[in-house]
Amino acid sequence: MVAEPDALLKEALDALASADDPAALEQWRIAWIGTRGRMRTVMAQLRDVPAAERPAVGQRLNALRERIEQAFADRAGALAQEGTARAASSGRGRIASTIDPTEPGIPVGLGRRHVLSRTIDEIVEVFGRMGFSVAEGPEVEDEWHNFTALNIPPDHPARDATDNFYMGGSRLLRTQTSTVQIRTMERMPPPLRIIAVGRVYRPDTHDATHYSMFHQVEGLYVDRAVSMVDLKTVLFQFARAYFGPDAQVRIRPSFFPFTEPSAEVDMLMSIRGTPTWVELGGCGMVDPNVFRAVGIDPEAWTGFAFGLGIERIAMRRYGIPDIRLLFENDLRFLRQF
Ligand code: FA5
Repeated sequence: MVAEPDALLKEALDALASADDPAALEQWRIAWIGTRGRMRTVMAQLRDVPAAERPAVGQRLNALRERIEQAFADRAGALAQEGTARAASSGRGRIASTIDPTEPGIPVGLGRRHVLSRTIDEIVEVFGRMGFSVAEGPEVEDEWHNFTALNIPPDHPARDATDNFYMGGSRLLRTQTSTVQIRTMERMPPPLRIIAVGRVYRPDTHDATHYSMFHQVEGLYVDRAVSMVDLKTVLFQFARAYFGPDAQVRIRPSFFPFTEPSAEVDMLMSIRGTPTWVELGGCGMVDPNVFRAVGIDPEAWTGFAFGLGIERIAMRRYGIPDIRLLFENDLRFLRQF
């Protein structure tokens, strides 16, 4: 049996008349014309009406629903007007809400670029002035680009499972940006003058100068008759342009499978107040085996390469004593830059 429309209408209007603030009006709306309200239940009862009577009953119920919805709209309009009038009489002009435009604003904290991102931009800029363009490569690498093409033989300890983040198969997170040297030489013929900047990953124990994820900037210069003098010149020019005329850089003989001869680049920095030579990166002349792996004739071309740790550069530049500060996201630290 369908509810009696007149009785329903009266009940709805009585309840509506006693809703005298926005919260009560909303409660009424939910109870009567909301998606689970009384009117929805009443309309659903149409299903039980015999087919012959359904059109007539349906018309009456639709009229009832329209009447109730109209009553709601009228009541909502009346309440809004009352609110405006109340606000006006309390001296707040025509603004009916609780907003006080004279109150001081809440300061919005402005973000800034992370000190590492700024360092990367600055490095790209300095090398850009020396004619180096930016090359890119993936962080998930294969053994060919991370080791084999870089003249690192299959039994070399650098490939050890404890020194790398292997990801199954021959995939691993790259341990050095030297992978981008290979990718660039595979793609483009010499002469080449590029830098590659990005994240590298090693399972190193965290301490003041080591982290398991860090950034490197790789440089590669391939041309006719490039020499070690060109390499030293570029590194010293970078140090001076970036750290100022007093920059202290030290180059000492070392070994990397992909360069011959190889050297270590150190710079002087303060660690907990004590001046210390910190290893900034490695460099050397591109090994002929690397040229052969990428199909470049080592008799016709020579080149140099270097790879520097960007965290160490930022630490030197900004006097940051501990690499871990760069990754803790402590705003008291980050706001200083
Ligand atoms: C290399 O990664 C070579 N690919 C560099 C290179 C490129 C040599 C081209 C020759 C030619 P090495 O493992 O020394 O070399 O790392 C380079 C620099 O990365 C280090 O000197 C240091 O500044 C930084 N570095 C290395 N390990 C870490 C670490 N765990 N945390 C922070 N920085 C690191």
